[in-house]
Amino acid sequence: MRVDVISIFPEYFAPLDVSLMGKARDRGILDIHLHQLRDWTHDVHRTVDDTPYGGGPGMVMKPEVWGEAIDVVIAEALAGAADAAGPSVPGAGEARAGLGVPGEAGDEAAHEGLLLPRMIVPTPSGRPFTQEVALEYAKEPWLLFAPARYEGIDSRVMAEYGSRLRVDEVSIGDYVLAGGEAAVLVMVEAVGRLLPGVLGNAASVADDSFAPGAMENLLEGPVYTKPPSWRGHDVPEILLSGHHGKIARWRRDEALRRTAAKRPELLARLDPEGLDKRDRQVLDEIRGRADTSGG
Ligand code: JD8
Repeated sequence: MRVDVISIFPEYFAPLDVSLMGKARDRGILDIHLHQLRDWTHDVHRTVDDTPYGGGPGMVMKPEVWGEAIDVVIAEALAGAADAAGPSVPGAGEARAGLGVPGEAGDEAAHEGLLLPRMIVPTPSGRPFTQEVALEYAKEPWLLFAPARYEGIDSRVMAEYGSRLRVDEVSIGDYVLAGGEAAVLVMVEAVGRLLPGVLGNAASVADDSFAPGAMENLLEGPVYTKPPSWRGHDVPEILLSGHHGKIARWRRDEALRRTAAKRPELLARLDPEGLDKRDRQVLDEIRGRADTSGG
């Protein structure tokens, strides 16, 4: 996957060199390109903001700077992908309609067949970013993030690119950040770990809370490692028993109990078809009911 990020703080994304995302980049699974928005200004002060029409507090990011930046980033990426595909390819240098032209052997950064990116603009007024959205983005070959500062980007930028590519205004949660960069870090990590080959263990994605599957809408239960007793706190005996079936059942009980305690609203989202008799018994116990016979 290719990821472009245009920001006045490209240095904010240094954490993407580290750990799982750093490895994904080293392996060529995640190809991140950072761009300084101010490189597309034309004045000596490299101005990216101006006063809001209609008055009000703060400043708004200028549309011309964002427009030039987005146009050039897309054009250069397409030119690069065409170069990587080789000069013999008909239509190289244009936006080819996803023909899947093979790149040079071993060239992981070729991104053959790039058409146009999906553009993601973090904003507190956006569509909620969920695991479902992360899974959707993980299928895309190319994402372009446009994190703003100040009061946000002149709305005509989203209108313009909304008619040229898919633009999502997205929020990572109901709290107020100072800008979109932290939201981009969150989204790149959530999407990046879902890319094929990034996690060694395929089970870890299937077992995620919120991901489709048995753990959908359930919080993870507690985890333990050695020693079996630490400062008077013992690891639950069942986990030391070696009874894999009983351990799986205990873990699911704990997940149900923890979800009820910390995120009771998630219980309403549980698929009744995905609940077995024991699940219903645990939920009944949580609700303080004695009856465990009925549905
Ligand atoms: C982008 C500027 C700050 C936004 C005045 C102070 C996402 N879940 C989220 N919370 N906050 C953001 C977010 C905040 C941003 C920008 C994302 C750009 N700000 C502004 C408008 C009102 N504040 C976010 N995703």
